[in-house]
Amino acid sequence: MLKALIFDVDGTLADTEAVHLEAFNNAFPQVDLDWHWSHADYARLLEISGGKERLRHFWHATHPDMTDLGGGALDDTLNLLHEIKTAYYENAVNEGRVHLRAGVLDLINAAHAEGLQLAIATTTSPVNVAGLLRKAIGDDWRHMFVAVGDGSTSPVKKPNPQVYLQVLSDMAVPAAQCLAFEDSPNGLRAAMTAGLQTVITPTEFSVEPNYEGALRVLPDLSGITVAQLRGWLDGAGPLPGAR
Ligand code: XBP
Ligand code: MG
Repeated sequence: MLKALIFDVDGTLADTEAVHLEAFNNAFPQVDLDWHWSHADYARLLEISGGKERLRHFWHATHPDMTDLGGGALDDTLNLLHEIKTAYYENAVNEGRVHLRAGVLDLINAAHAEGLQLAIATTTSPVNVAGLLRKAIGDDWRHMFVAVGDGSTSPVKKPNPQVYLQVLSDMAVPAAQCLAFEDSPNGLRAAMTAGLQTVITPTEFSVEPNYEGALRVLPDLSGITVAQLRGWLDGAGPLPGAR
């Protein structure tokens, strides 16, 4: 029996990664780094969830001997870089440059009208979630969601299931009665490890993705109804180990 829908943000609610990439590339020169990530570089780097974790991974992979920058410790530089990147991204969202993907708002509204619980489970920063949903749903967007898990509430990033376990616990609904919506293999692994059947909508950044175990892989959510979701979940049954 379907009781709740849990949505990932980046790639799933909205095609955000091109704007995240632009934000990273704009931040680099501001801390005197001559880095530039191409679309192909970034698609590979998305294997590392979380912007700060992605920066740290790149730094270690490409500059293993570099421990500081202009006298600033590595952590300080990464924090500053990520702050600048987040401000740039937030500004782009506020300017209306990021939109919900096809079918997302219709499904959210339909599920809410039918009394399903809604939740967010993302690795991104809370300001990014608020900016996107305020623009798309309105100032009272938070009332639509029973639980919001993000990079601040669940710091261990996907594929670790921490953020999904957090929102399941906040909603007090068993995983077997929920569906997750994801775009990435890391997100799918996180959701499945938390016992969630998962619907995947890939993006242009999904490179040779492995979606084994997904309930459905769809181009997007347009035309998808709550009745269809119920049918898919009832037909598949709970994942092994789901509570
Ligand atoms: C995707 C991510 C995010 C964004 C960058 O998150 O990995 O890190 O790329 O956001 P999800 P931050 O799909 O789980 O929403 O820089 O704020 O981490
Ligand atoms: Mg995602």
